[in-house]
Amino acid sequence: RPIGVMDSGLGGLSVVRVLQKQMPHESIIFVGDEGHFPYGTKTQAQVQTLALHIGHFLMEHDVKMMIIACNTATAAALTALQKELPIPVIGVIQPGAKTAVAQPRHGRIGVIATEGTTKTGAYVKTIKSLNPDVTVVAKATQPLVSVVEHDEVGTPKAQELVDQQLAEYKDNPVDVLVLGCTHFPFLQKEIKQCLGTQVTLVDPALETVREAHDWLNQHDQLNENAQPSFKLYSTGNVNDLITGADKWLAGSDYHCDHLDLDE
Ligand code: DGN
Repeated sequence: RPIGVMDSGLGGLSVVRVLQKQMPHESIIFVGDEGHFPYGTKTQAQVQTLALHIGHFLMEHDVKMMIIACNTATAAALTALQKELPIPVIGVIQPGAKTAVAQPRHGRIGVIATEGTTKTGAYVKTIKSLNPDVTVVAKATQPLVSVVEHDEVGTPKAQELVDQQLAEYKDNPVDVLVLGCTHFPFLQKEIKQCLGTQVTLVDPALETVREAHDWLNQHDQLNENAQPSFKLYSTGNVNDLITGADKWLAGSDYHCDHLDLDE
């Protein structure tokens, strides 16, 4: 049985690439809800409805686990999906927060995310629950999402926008910066260029996939030598998802189809 993964767009591929590396024999069904992109500016209720639709679609495809490869949808819908689906559902916020406080120097933790995620305060709450003594500086950097979604990574425009959006972390440095939107790991080069190497960047995907691996392993559901299949669905423009997959998942073999998601 495959693992189901969802995002509002290409960002989820930053989780898929880690998944493919750490669990190379697992089949994956990925839904990029590009027809409803971006999630970051929608209400919590809207995002929750969309995430539940995708959860049910994935269940129809007999997935054994669902990974919400989207911070905005994790903040809005993790609890609802966990209640609704009869399989384990894993989000990215708890793993991201856990990784941040596990860094040797983490007195000041920055979190960049979408407007939606930032508004919920989910990262601040989760980080503080793990270590009440840290200072968390959260900032919504919604414009960076589109740079990735519109294939502008590596352009001068991308660097300019990163420099502008992260200016306050340049003026008031943090020890750790959580990439609290799954689109952002694709901008790591630009972010390092802006903030220098003193800041530890946290990509929540690593710990998320480790937790998924551990659960499957403990429940005897890990595939260790099967030939994996990889299926991508876009609710928007299939060609955009193909461009993203070819760019970010170089070398992986996949089928990509359009998906009509009822509202
Ligand atoms: N990639 C998503 C996240 O991690 O929050 C959402 C981005 C968006 O606004 N579409």
